Amino acid sequence: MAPAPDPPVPTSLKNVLVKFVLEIIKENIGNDELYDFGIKFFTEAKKKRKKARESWWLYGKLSAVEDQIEYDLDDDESIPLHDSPSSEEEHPFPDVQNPGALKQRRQSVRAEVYDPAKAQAITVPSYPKTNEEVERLMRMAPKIFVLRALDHDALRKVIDALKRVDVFEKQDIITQGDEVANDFYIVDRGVFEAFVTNQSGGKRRVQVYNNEGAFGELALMYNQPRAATVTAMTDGRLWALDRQTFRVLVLNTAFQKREGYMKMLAQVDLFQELKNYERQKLADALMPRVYKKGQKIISQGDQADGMYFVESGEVVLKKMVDGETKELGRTGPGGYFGERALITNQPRAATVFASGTHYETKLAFLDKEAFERLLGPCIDIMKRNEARYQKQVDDLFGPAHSVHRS
Ligand code: 1OR
Repeated sequence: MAPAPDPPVPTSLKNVLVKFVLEIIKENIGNDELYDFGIKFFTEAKKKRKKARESWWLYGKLSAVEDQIEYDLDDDESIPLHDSPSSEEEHPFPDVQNPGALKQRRQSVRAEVYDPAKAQAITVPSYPKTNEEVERLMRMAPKIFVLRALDHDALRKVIDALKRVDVFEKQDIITQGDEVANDFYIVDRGVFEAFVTNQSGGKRRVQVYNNEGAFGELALMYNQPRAATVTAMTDGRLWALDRQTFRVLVLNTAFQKREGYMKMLAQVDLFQELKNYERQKLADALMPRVYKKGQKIISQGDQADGMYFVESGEVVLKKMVDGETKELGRTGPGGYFGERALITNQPRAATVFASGTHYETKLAFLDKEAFERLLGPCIDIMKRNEARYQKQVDDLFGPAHSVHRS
């Protein structure tokens, strides 16, 4: 008799269990805390997996557009286009899982090549808005991934170009398979659901937008039919951005941003270890922040929500101990700060101001979640800096002052 086949074991089980055991050891978890810790660990792991899948989805999309605008990568590696989404779910774009079909689509997409001269020539529409509407849209923008690359001025232009659309319960905003795709939508209020119907007619809900988020970017990025049907589940309000403005202002800026940050990251010693595609992911995750001379960037004692890279200008780091403030140092282009609190899980150990001769200091901000997801390979190098930092504080304030004192 043939031996019974091994029962199927999920491929990621080993990885997950090893991580779980390592965390238990690292955090010194005892018997009594084991189950509570397990719940916390797996809840966190589930959230991270969801985030990683979403970002995979976006990187896939960005990479496809990359070809379209003939973005020039200076290395042979680029963000993988058909990296498996580590999901057992069926994907609505068969071509993403089938490189052959993908190639076909990429060729057809190439037909509409991005032309910077044409981009300059377009007139961006402008729809009047109240101050309150502009402020609300400004606050919503950082949560919308495709808008994250925009600096203040570009975002202002995009907001001007948004057209208000009031919608009703049960209204289909987008229909799967539509060849004509005119708009990208930002949700102002209302609940919207995206459904994908497969070839055998099965309809599946794939996304819910509950009074926030945005949809309809895919067809505009890929030049492909709409990939899902999006229906209003309640009355609501959307802001629509026309195709041309989306492509010229939003996509073009996303790629210019990537190109600019790739150049900046190439100057950062810390990232010499990273592969080119890892650096690209990092460039996509960075967000521009501009500070006027003298403006405070982070405050000693605050909780950390991310780290910063200096693109241009200069920052000065100051530390206060027992009422006495001393300068720890200055950092210019290619430098970074704010990583220490993320690595050590401590409050900010110093206050940082924009300084130098420049009127403005340009920084790139990396939030905590992206830091943890993307900078794993660099953490050891950062830890070495931690020792150097401790020595500097000892020299300035005397050895009694630990860096962990905020
Ligand atoms: P669009 O221009 O193709 C339909 O118009 C929109 O639905 C689409 O852009 C996205 O903005 C939105 N698969 C396809 N489209 C989706 C999905 C989706 N989610 C939202 N839309 N999936 C969920 C991905 C997290 C399917 C994954 C298996």
